[in-house]
Amino acid sequence: MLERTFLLIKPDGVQRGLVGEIISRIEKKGFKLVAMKLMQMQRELAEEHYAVHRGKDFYPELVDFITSGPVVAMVVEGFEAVRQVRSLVGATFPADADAGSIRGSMAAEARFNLVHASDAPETAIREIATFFSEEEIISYSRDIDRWLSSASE
Ligand code: FUP
Repeated sequence: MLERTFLLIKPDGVQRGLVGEIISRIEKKGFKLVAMKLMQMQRELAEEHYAVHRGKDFYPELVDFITSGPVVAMVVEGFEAVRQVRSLVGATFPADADAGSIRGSMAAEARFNLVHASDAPETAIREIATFFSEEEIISYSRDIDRWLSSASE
């Protein structure tokens, strides 16, 4: 199923110069970028984004970290994009992440695990709407998308 997911390169990814590498992995997999921006997250947005973790011991550090420097937010579209992008990203704790994944190959600590990716289609819809307006999301089609949609009919 063709769907959209939300992907955020955290401040450590930007600081370490890994924005290109991370986007490259998404593109190489065949996914389509339909929205992207470099931004500084304010506390209010960070608290909304991480609301499910409010009250947990790591929450204050999480909010401090995500607001500590610029992040790159994007919307990625493709076949089963939510599950597939999570798989490219790898498990939360880099030690558990597949060695070929973004976290497994480039991160060593949970707090500095480079990226956030939506964990379910409903989460993706909410997160995309939190970070992007409708006008910021660009619909365009590629030949490959037409082949994919005719193959899944
Ligand atoms: P994920 O969906 O893989 O990004 O992971 P979670 O939503 O469970 O956690 C959000 C972020 O909180 C993680 F990316 C890193 C941080 N975290 C910790 O620092 N310590 C923990 O024990 C769990 C999560």
